[in-house]
Amino acid sequence: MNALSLSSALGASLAGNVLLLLVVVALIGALISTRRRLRRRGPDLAQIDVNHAAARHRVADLVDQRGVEIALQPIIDLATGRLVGAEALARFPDGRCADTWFEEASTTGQALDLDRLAFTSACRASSALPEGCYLSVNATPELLLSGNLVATLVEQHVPLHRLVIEVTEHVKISSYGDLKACLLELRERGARLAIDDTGAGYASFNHVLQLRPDIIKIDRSLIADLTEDPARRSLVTALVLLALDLDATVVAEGVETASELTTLGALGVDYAQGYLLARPSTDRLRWERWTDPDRVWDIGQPRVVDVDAPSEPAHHLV
Ligand code: G
Ligand code: MN
Repeated sequence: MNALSLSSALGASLAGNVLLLLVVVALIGALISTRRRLRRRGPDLAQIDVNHAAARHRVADLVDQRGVEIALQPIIDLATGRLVGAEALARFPDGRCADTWFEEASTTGQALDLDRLAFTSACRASSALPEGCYLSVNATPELLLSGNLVATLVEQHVPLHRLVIEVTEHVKISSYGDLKACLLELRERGARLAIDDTGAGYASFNHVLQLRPDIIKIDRSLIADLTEDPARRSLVTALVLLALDLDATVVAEGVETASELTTLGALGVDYAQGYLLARPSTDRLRWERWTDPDRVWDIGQPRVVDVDAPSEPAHHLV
């Protein structure tokens, strides 16, 4: 996207409107997010073991012995249809979802242990990606603040220049000073910062304003129904404009339909990730197919296509 021409075309008077839109984004996002969490957490909460001793033992066993599996999910450039990176997601052995494990671990005081296990396991997946692609890993502010991350990453030979750290909003941060300092150390060594789930609550906007990320990841709650809903399109546009000001890249997460993808491209969103393009997978053979340098994803809009690349079907629910 041409930042200069877009900025000048829009003019300074738009800044006020953009600000207003962002406030609306925050309000609607918080509402959607609360409803979504209530819906999502209901059955998950029922799966949390009320026997703390058993739960504590299970998390300790995971951390000390079994470890977690890592699934990758591709992130695709909407201008070229090429792979630009992948998010690494922890997958747990008993089939319960990650949220349930993390909530259970927080009831037994082991949240940080589990955070650290998931983070370090995710970072190891960087070796599965080619040099030009980045690996995106989730990190809670608590983990970032717990110290020693740089040392751990250096020890594990994680290429920091290809690492994107996704910060999300599990708890409200009262003071950003320490978090900024921890992130600065990582960023000075080449790691980039993404704010995850942007638009899903008040805190994500505070994160964006305070931490000035390199990447803004738009929450799925703003992507679903995007094509039919002009208000959601305005909100996405507001985030694209905000990213222009911050010199950040915009990634849409949770893209499930071709029309969402086309709309996102038309709105100036840079990259996309979601079931439409590929579901997260732990299968290394799939990772190899995804990282084939000739592979071009069908993103359903004009793009630069490598004429020698094999054509791909429209949907990639692999
Ligand atoms: O908050 P975060 O972006 O880290 O969440 C990633 C989660 O979203 C993963 O558990 C992943 O399986 C899920 N996910 C990935 N793509 C999609 C999608 O297209 N739709 C939905 N509903 N969930 C998705
Ligand atoms: Mn994420």
